[in-house]
Order: sequence, then C-alpha cells, then structure tokens
Amino acid sequence: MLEVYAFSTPNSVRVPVALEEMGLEYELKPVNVRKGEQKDPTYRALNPNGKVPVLIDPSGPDGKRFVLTESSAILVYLAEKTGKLLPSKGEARARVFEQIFFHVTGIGPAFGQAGYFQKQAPEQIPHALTRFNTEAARVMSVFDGILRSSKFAAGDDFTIADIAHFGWIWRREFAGIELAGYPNVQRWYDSVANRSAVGKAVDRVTALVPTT
Ligand SMILES: N[C@@H](CCC(=O)N[C@@H](CS)C(=O)NCC(=O)O)C(=O)O
Repeated sequence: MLEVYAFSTPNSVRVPVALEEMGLEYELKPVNVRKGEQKDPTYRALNPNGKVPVLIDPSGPDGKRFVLTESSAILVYLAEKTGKLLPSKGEARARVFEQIFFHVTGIGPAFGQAGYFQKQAPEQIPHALTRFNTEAARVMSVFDGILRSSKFAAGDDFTIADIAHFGWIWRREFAGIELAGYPNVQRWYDSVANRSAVGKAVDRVTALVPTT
C-alpha cells in the first residue's frame, strides 16, 4: 500500500486529498513537526530536506519501491500514475502547471513567511510584517482575479492545481488571511472543501494531531 508521511499541515494535506480524489488506498504515518520529528536522522533518510510530506510507493516506476518528496512533485507523480486530474497535453496541461508554479513560488512562500513573522519570529520586525502581509494579500488578489472567469484554478475542471492551492488556503489563518475580501476564492474554496474526497482527507490529516 502507498504510505504518506505527513502531519496536519498545508503541504501535507495535498497528498491525501489527491489520493482520496484518485481513489487510491494509503496509510498515513504521522510525523509530529511540532516536536521536530521531521529532523530525525531516520526521517531525513527519506527526505534530506527534513520536511513533510513524503510518499512511498511500493510499486513505483519499473515496479520498484519509490520514495518521493516535495508535495507538488507528488501531485504530478500521482496524476501521471493514475491518469487523473492532469490533462495529457496542450493548453489545459500547461494551465495546470502554470497554477502549480504560481502556488509554489507565490502563494506558498508569502503565506509561510507572513505566518512566521506574525506568529513565530523571536522579534517583531515591522518591515518583514509589512512585506509578507502585503505579498500574501496581493497573491490572493491575483488568485481571486483568476477565479473570476474560471470555475477552478486551471479551467473548467478540478485538477491537481486546485489541490496545490487548497493546502495553504485551508490553513490561511496561520498567515492571517481571511476569505471575506476575496469572493471568487471563497466560492472556489467552498466548492473544493465540500468535495467528499477532500473532506475525508482533511479528517484523516487533522486526526494526526495529538490531543494530549
Ligand atoms: N516544498 C515542500 C515544503 C514542505 C514544507 O515546508 N513542509 C512543512 C509543513 S507544511 C514542514 O515540514 N515544516 C517543518 C520544518 O520546516 O521543519 C513541499 O511542498 O513538500
């Protein structure tokens, strides 16, 4: 069975969402990033970058065990393995990659840094707060503009581009972002969050957080 090392985090949740949407069975292996388990040498043997998620496919390319890091690379791998949620050619495929790259170079870093400087930095740095809060709001406006004329992130159909965006927008509170000022993102978010596969993945990932 596929194994996913993950925690209740923006990048982790993307992988279970994809697996649920694709109808693949998987086992979730918790890595408590609050306790630093992602830095353990045994975990770093899977991901030298010391971050979640990691996917292990016992039947990877050429039928061999395959370990893959980077949530966006995992989304593409799973889409190509199953032939689902990624158009095979042309503009439709390019639009999916356009959105994934926009997410990983735009929304993801802006949200991550905004949240860090708001909530975790050892000192308040006004310029950093202004810089990353402004950038987080700006990229949300860009995404809202895209969704003004598009049902999903990369066109009329739900794809891995929507899954790529979902993680951080699900965890937007960390970056101090609210959907109130972004009506098209709100409409898109509700439609994605209400998908039964997405709900199942969110429930499974959320359950990884210890209650004691
Ligand atoms: N580009 C990586 C980012 C992974 C990442 O930043 N994961 C975070 C959780 S969302 C993490 O492991 N944080 C703990 C740490 O950085 O030590 C991916 O998409 O997989």
